[in-house]
Amino acid sequence: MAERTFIAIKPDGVKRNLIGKIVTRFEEKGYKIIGLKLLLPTLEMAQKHYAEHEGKPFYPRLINYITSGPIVAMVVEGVNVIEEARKMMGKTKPEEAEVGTIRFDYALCQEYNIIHGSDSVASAEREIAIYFKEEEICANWKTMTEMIMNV
Ligand code: D4T
Repeated sequence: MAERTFIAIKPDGVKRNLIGKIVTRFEEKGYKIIGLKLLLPTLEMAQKHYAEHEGKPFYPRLINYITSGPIVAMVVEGVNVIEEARKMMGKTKPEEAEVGTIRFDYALCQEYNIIHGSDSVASAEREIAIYFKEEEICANWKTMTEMIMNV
């Protein structure tokens, strides 16, 4: 069954001009992008997003970093997309990420690791609601493959 996940190209990804390359990976994999925008996260958005890390030593720097410049926020739809997108991204620490993953290929360190992807259905729903209004999600269209196959 198709799922939705929240993907963000973090400020370092935007600042390094990697938007196109990263969006392309999700398009080429065959996922459907149903939400996409560039935005500067507010402090409130960042605090909500990373609420689970509040109080940890890296939290202040994490909040600073995520509000330091625009992110590209995406809602991506597809079968098993939550888990598969995490595989495409690679582990949080780029040095532990598999060769060919986004973080292995582009990220310099754990703190600046280019991309975020939800880790569960509940996180995806929560994170999508932080960054998108319902009317900003365009779910009612067919990919060329869906059109041709009339599904
Ligand atoms: P995000 O949520 O950004 O996709 O990252 P992950 O899901 O892969 O990893 P996470 O929640 O454990 O960490 C969130 C964010 O905090 C940074 N971080 C994390 C850090 O700077 N130092 C640390 O020790 C940890 C654990 C990196 C990602």
